[in-house]
Amino acid sequence: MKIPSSIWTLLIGILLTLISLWYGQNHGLLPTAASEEATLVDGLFNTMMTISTGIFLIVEGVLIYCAWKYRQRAGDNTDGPPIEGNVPLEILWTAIPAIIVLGISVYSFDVYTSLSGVDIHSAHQAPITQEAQSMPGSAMAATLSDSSPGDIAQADMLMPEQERPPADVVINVMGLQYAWIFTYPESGITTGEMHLPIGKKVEIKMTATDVIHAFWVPEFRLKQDAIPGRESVFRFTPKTEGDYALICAELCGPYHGAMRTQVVVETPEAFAKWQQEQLVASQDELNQAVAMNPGDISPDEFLTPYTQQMGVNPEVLHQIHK
Ligand SMILES: [Cu+2]
Repeated sequence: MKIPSSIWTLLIGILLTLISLWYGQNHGLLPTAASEEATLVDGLFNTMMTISTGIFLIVEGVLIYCAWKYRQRAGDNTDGPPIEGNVPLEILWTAIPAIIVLGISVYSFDVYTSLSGVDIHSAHQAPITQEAQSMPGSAMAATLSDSSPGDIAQADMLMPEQERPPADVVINVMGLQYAWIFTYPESGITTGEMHLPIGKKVEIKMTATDVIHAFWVPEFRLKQDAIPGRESVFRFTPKTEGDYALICAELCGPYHGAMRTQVVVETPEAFAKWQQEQLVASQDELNQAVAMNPGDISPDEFLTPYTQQMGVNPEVLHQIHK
């Protein structure tokens, strides 16, 4: 029994769809998804992967099939029939990619707006600060903004501050050649390594001191520019415990490649403990600084507590000092 070609086409179509759908979910190309928002980006990526797998298999399949089917046979030196153009076919192969591209763009736009409550309409009005006018890099930043100068620096990508619910953790991020500095305004901690509690909404308020840098944590599927004189605000919720690399993703100078640090996602308890340790450490530093600058106490008074430890008679010390 000869199977008609339409049945073959249908069977091959079903097989290609199944393979594409499977591969779109099992390509294993993405790193761990460590934030809740990562799921959105991965959904988009997997959809594109499914479509591209299907297109790849169709194109390569037809190519290999035709090369084999219409190969030159021994002793046959004739040419094939001359075919010029096929309007319905051309309309079809223009329409299909157009629909696919349109669909992906609508989907990606939807993901973009869902990420950290981005408000596309206000993004154009991101103002720059007055002090920023005199900063290095302000010329670059100014071209990005069409608002009048002198406005108060405000959330760049988000809806206005008063309209969004408060985040659980706010972190001020400063990018500079060639490091990241994180300040936790609630506790006053300043550090070079970012610690985040699992499951808490994190709000990043970011700027740069010199040139444009970019905050990139592949596991969070987040990449955002840090621009001198402007505040970029974005939000995410870390969901998977682990150490991740924060990488500068904007060529910012000769040591750009070394501009990376660690992001530690930990349990809220571990996060609280880390905060305590940071506070104690900075308190110790402060105490030392005070001790090094005794101010209005005399050197004798300052040194006396140490004399016992050193086995020196305070009287002797007094003599030496004189
Ligand atoms: Cu950089």
